[in-house]
Amino acid sequence: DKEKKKFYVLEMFPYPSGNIHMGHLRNYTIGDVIARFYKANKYNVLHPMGWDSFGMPAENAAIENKISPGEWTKKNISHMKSQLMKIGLSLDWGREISTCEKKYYKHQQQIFIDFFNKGLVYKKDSFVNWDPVDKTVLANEQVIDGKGWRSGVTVEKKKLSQWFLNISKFSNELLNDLENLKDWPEKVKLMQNNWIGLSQGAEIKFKIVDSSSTIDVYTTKPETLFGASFIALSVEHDLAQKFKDSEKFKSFRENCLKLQEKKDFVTDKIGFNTQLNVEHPLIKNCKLPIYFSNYVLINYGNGAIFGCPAHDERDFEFAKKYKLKITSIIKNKNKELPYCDFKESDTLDNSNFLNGLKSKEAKKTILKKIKQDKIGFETSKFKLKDWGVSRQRFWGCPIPIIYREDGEILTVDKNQLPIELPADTDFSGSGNPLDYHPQWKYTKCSKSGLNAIRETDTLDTFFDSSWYFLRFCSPNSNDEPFDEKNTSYWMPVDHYIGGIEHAILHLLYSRFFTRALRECGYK
Ligand code: ANZ
Repeated sequence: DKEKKKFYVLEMFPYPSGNIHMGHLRNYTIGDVIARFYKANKYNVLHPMGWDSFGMPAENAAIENKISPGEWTKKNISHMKSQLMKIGLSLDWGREISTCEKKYYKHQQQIFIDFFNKGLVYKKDSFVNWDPVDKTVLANEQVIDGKGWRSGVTVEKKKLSQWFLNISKFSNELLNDLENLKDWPEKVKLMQNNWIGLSQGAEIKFKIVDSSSTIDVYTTKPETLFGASFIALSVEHDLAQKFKDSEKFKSFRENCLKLQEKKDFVTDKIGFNTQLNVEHPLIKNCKLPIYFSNYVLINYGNGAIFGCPAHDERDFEFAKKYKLKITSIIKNKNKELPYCDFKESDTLDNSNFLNGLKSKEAKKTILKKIKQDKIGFETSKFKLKDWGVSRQRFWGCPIPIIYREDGEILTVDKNQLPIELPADTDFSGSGNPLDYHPQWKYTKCSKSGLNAIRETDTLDTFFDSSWYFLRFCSPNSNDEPFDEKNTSYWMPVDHYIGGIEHAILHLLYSRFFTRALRECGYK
């Protein structure tokens, strides 16, 4: 079958840092061997190479050596290309692409606009991971053990208005489709599985005493409800609005955010007593105090929990510190242990109609009860969050958005693409040079003639590397990012070679892109 006799072997493309090093050589030799093997077996082989050429080092070089990022990058590419050629790798240089060239990023800007029109990219205010060395925002995937993936320094929390890709829209699909990736390494699939992080649980409403409002908590152990002794909220929970003028709360909040940055909230838990209470939804006349605490995170579940100190270590430490009630709900519990995990084999106690049931049964029973009483429902949550793609940097793909003076946020017209970076840029100031360039950001709306300002944030370079494998199939396509005839012939990539450090980052983002592009009508 002639159709089947194709083989697409792809290596993760390099950042043009200056020199080919042994890591590149090792990686690219593998691809070379595979490509030659399939060629020798009469396959039609695609083995391309390109450059992931936007990004910070070029900008830092510009600041240090007074050379433009574009020139610096071009010089590096030409040197590294000559090195790769000397090695004699069987690469198809006729398909070379470079993400910082306008003939690449013009299409990327079109893709951004398509995503925008489909609601797959949106802007919101949020606390972001701020890398104080690189002076930019990082996505969750780019924070490793609390540190920036590139700089290695501890990231801080900062509130900014940012562009986000709606990756969580595809949580279910991204998780379920892992099953279809038969040839992917198990390890990579497991890492993606954990990152997407499906958890099964319930949302339960707690009515605030003397108020019509409720607090909706997320729990994976609804059967422990009779052991609840307090409510804990993230300082970013809506209820914090009530305390926005309290100096005491404000300093507590600062403290929490600082502790969350440092990641040592596991040992050091702090609480702010709101003096408010909720009613226990199943125990008459039982009130539980509401606290804010640093160990409840805003970006998981509802940012609100009920604390069950006898069976959750974090809740236990908190309850001990603030002298809250600790009620065991496990029968024959070893009295020596202050708290213990709740296991499948445990039988419930101190839990009214759940008494005597094993945990699995108890869970079923309480889920039925909360549904009947309309105090909650069974639900699932994903850990995966939307991907923040705004970067406060110069050397990246400009985001094709304008802010009109009347407050409208609009995409740029297609016929104005590409929005290019200015050539005459001063790198001596601090912050984003696009922001303080004297003319670049000032423009007019082509429809209304009103004044407008361009978006000065640029795209995360992981955006660039989320679709390059499609571009390689038709690298010179001028009207479209890639053409259907060629992608349907060459895709999928038959063999992909790269480092395990991209198991979540790059490989999850590209899986999102193929789904988002499909949604926009690309084939
Ligand atoms: C009551 C309970 C009792 C819980 C118990 C655990 C043990 P996983 O399994 O990782 O998904 N939780 C929910 N939202 C949270 C947040 N935003 N920040 C911190 N903790 C949060 O974790 C789910 C459990 O973590 C939930 O179940 C909730 O505490 C807590 F014996 O509810 B549990």
